[in-house]
Amino acid sequence: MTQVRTVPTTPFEGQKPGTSGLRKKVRVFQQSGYAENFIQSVFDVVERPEAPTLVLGGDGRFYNRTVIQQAIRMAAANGYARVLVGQGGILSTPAASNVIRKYKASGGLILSASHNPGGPDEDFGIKYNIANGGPAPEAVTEAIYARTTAIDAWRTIDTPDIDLDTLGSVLVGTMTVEVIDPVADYADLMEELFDFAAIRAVVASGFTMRFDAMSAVTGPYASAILEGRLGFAEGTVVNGQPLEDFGGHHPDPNLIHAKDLYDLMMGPDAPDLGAASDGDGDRNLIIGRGRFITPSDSLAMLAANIECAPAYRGRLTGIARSMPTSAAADRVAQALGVPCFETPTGWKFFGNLLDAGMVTICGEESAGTGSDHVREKDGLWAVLLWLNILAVRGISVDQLAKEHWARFGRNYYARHDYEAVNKEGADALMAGLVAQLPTLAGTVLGDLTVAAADSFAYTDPVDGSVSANQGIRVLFEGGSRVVFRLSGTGTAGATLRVYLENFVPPSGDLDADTSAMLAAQIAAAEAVAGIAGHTGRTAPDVIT
Ligand code: G16
Repeated sequence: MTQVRTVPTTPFEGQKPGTSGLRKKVRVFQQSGYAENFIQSVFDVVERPEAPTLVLGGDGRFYNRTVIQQAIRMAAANGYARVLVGQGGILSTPAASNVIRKYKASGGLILSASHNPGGPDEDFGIKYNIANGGPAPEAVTEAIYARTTAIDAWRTIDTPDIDLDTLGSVLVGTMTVEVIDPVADYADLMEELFDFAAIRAVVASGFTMRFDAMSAVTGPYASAILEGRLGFAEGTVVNGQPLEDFGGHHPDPNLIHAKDLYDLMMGPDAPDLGAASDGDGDRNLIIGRGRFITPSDSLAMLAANIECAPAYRGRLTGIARSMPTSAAADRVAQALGVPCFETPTGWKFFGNLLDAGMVTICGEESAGTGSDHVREKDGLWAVLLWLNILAVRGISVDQLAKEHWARFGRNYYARHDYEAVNKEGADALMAGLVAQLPTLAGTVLGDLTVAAADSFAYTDPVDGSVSANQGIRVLFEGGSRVVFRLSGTGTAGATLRVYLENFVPPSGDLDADTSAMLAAQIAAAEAVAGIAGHTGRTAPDVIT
C-alpha cells in the first residue's frame, strides 16, 4: 500500500466559490498549497459512498494538467476507488456532467474559468459537481468555503504523473485511474436526443453552417459530431484545436469576442447557421443569416419548438430561467400550459427542479441553455437542438424568429457589462439602489414610471432553501424593466451587469433596432443608479 502523506497547511483567504466554483488568476492558484487546500476542503466535506468514483477533467487551459495530476494523487490519498479522467485532461463541462451521471460517480472536479481568458497571467478555476452531475448547491459550496478557512492539512501520495494522453487504466496506489475518450459518451448521448437523420438530410441537400470553437474545449466535440456524424463539410468547425491560452482570445461566445462570426453571418457569404461555444463548452451563441438570436429568445424559441426533437416529444413539464433572463420563455410556458420558474443566476439553481422532474428545459441570458439530459448548461446541445428544429421545420433562423415574435410578441433585450470596475464603486452603486428600494415605486425616470422595485430573493420549491440578494429589479409601468447585478464569475475588481428589457406585443414593431427600443430603459438605469458616477465609465465594455 502506497503511503499517504499528510502535508500541514494554513488557510488561504478568499477561497469562496462564486457563481460557478472558485475562479482566480493562475498566479494565485500557483501558490504552494493553494489548489491543494481547496481540493482537500472539497474532499473533506462532500458526501461520498464506499469506494467512490471521481470524475476529473477541464477545458484544457494553462495549468489544467498540473492540477489534474495533483488531484489524482490527492484522490488516491482520500479514499477514492476510481478516477475517470478525460484524455489529455479534457472534458467539456456538459460532458463531465454526463460522465458523472452515466458512470454513477459520487461527483467530479471540473477545472475551468469558463469564458475567461487563459494563460500564465490569466484565469483558472476549480468547481465541484455532485452526483446528479450538476454544480454543487449553495449548502455544499458554503461548507467547502467554511472548511477552507479552518483547514490544517491536505493528503497526497508520492507517485509520478500518469500518462494522460493514452486511453486505458493504471493503478495509482490502490486507486484505478481510467483515461477515457472525452467525446464518445457525449456524442452518443446527442445522437439519442436528436433527429440526426433529419439533420443529415438537410446537410446533404446544401444546408451550411460555421461553428467557432474559439480554440477552446468544444473543438473535438464539434468536429466529431458536426463533421463526423452529421456530414457537414470539413472546415465547418473553425478554431477547433483547444489551446492553453485560447489563442490569446476571450473564449466568450458573444458579439464582441465572436465578432468574426457575427460579421460573416451579417454579410453576403453567410452560411445558414453560425454558432459558437465558450472555454468549457457550456455556453452557446446562435446567429442565423442576418439574424442574431439573444440567449433569452433562444430559450423561448427552443421551448416552443421542442416537439421537433425525438427525446423531448410529449414530455415538456416546465421551463426555468434565471431572473435576469427575459420573460420571453414565460409567454411560451403560458401558451403551452406548463409552469415557468424564475431562479437566481447560476445553473446550480436549476438542479433541484430538473431532478424533481418539474422542468425539462432551462436557460439563462448569459448564453446558457440546457435540459434534463445533464445537469449543466450545454453549448453544443443548444446548437444541435436548433439544427434539429430548422431541419424538421424546413425554415431559416430568421423566419423562425419572426414567426415566434408574431405569435408571442418580442422581448427586446440587452445586457450592458461594465467590466473590472472599482469594487468599492460597484458596491456603493448597489448599496445606493438598495437604499432607494422603499421609495422607488411611483418615481418618474424620463419616460418611465417605476411600478415596483425589489432585491430578488428565491425560495427553492423543492428543498425550501432561501437565496437572498440576487439582484435589484426595477419594474416599470407597461412591463419593461431594468435589473442590476454584480457578476459572480470575475477575477479582477467587480463587473456590473445591467439587464434591459422592453416587451412589444404582436401588434407592435417587431423588427426594430434593439438599442432604440431600449433607449428609455438605458436612460432610466443611469438615472436611478448613477453608473457613470460610481464606476467612472460612460459606456459599457460589452453589450450583448
Ligand atoms: C456561470 C454559471 C451560470 C451563470 C453565469 C453568470 O457561467 O454557470 O449559470 O449564468 O456564471 O455569471 P455572472 O455571475 O458573471 O453573471 P459560466 O459559463 O461562467 O460557468
